[in-house]
Amino acid sequence: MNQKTAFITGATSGIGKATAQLFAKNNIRLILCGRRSERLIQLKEELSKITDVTTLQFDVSKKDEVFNAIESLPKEFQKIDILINNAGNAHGLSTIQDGNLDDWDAMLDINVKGLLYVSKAILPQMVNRNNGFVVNIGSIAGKEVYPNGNVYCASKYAVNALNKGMRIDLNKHNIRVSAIHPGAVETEFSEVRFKGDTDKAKNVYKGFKALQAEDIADIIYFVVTRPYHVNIEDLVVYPTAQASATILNKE
Ligand code: NDP
Ligand code: 8X3
Repeated sequence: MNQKTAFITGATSGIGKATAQLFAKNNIRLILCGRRSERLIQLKEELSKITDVTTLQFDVSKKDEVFNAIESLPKEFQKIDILINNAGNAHGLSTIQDGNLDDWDAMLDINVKGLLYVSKAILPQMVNRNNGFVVNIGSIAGKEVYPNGNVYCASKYAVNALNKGMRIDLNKHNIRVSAIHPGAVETEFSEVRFKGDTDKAKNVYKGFKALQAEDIADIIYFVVTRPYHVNIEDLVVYPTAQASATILNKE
């Protein structure tokens, strides 16, 4: 079988890590990315037992780091078949008038510009080969604005727009582009949003069964393994207990 190579951003935690683990079990070669090098080393050690793995440590929001890292890939990992644009987080949860400028910069620089830089570094080779797959991890925050979500929502609305823009512009190059928009997934996401306040973070997932990172990984794997003529545009995925960004059936 023609073995595929996947490039996963945000592979050190949550959805990205679960996707890396599932892809490895299914014999997909992996380029794992993130800022926390100890976690990259650990994951490489775990997954190298079952597939070929290399790691790249860089910050997606730093243009030079992105391009230098991707240019530094060993020859055998340079052909990338699947790009999973997953790295991202919410920083803070507050009204627009109380918003923190550093949080705004982080969300726009990482969730939007970071996704663009990584895509810009990888898409040309897919265009040249007339083949490739991009999965963008959006959010229900990119479908619905909720109280205090303002800038995080704006960043995910941008991901939604870029997903559509990519599909249109890459259409004549046979490149498939899909977005997955999860509701509440129990990862380190809320710890980052609440700046390490674990009690506040845990409370987000209390009283209902949240999605797990593995649930989203399953869906990503399903999307990228459809027959060549099938492109899933857009999937919105909630936990059963969630009906919208603000309607949660908590115990
Ligand atoms: P986690 O916090 O568990 O994982 C976030 C990942 O992104 C980490 O691997 C982190 O790696 C990486 N990352 C963050 N900032 C940067 C950066 N500047 N440069 C490089 N990598 C970065 O959260 P999730 O797994 O939940 O989040 C993954 C994606 O899913 C995000 O885009 C998020 O917005 C989206 N999402 C999450 C939902 C949820 O409820 N959890 C719901 C909807 C969407 P490191 O720190 O090592 O750099
Ligand atoms: C993460 C889900 O509802 O916190 O994107 O925005 S939410």
